[in-house]
Amino acid sequence: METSLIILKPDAVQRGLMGRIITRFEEKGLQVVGAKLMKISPELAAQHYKDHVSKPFYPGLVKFMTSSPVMVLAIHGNGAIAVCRNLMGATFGSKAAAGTIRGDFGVSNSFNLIHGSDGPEAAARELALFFGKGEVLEFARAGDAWVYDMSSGTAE
Ligand code: IDP
Ligand code: MG
Repeated sequence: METSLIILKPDAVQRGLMGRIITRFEEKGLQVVGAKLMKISPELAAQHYKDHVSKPFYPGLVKFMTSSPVMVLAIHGNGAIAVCRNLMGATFGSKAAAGTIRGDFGVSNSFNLIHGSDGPEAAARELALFFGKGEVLEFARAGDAWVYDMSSGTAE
C-alpha cells in the first residue's frame, strides 16, 4: 500500500475540473486520505520543485504554481504512486494518451493540470511538505471488501 501526493494545479481549479479529476481516482478504487485547497507560496514551490531549479522552464513553473489556488490530495491504495502516474498520463498535454487526465483535459505542455509523486521517496518528501501532522487520515472504507481481494489477509 502506498500514498501519493497529488496536486490539482491552478489550471485544474480555475477550469472547474477538480471533481472530474478526483472522480478518476475514486473510480479506480484509490482512496482520498487527505485533501485541501491552498495557495502555494514561492518558498513552498521552490522546495517542491527543487530538482528542476536549473531547468529553463523553472521560473515559469513557479509563477504558474503560485498564481492561483491548488487542491492538494493524498491518494492511497495498492501501488498508488505508479497507478496515479498512469492515470495522469505523460507530462505534456499535447503528447498524453487519450483516456488519461492530461490526455483528456488539456493540450498545453506547461499548464498540465496535475502533479503526482514519481516514487516512494518523493511521495514521502512531498506529503510532508504539503500536509501537517494529522491531515492525512487512515480509515477503512466499507466498500473495500469489493475493491480488494482480502482472502489471503493482505490486499490483492
Ligand atoms: P511531471 O509533472 O510529469 O513529473 P516533470 O518533468 O517533473 O514532469 O516537470 C514538472 C512540471 O514542470 C511539469 O508537470 C510541467 O508543469 C513543467 N514542465 C516540464 N517540462 C516542461 C517544459 O518543457 N516546458 C514547460 N513546462 C514544463
Ligand atoms: Mg516530476
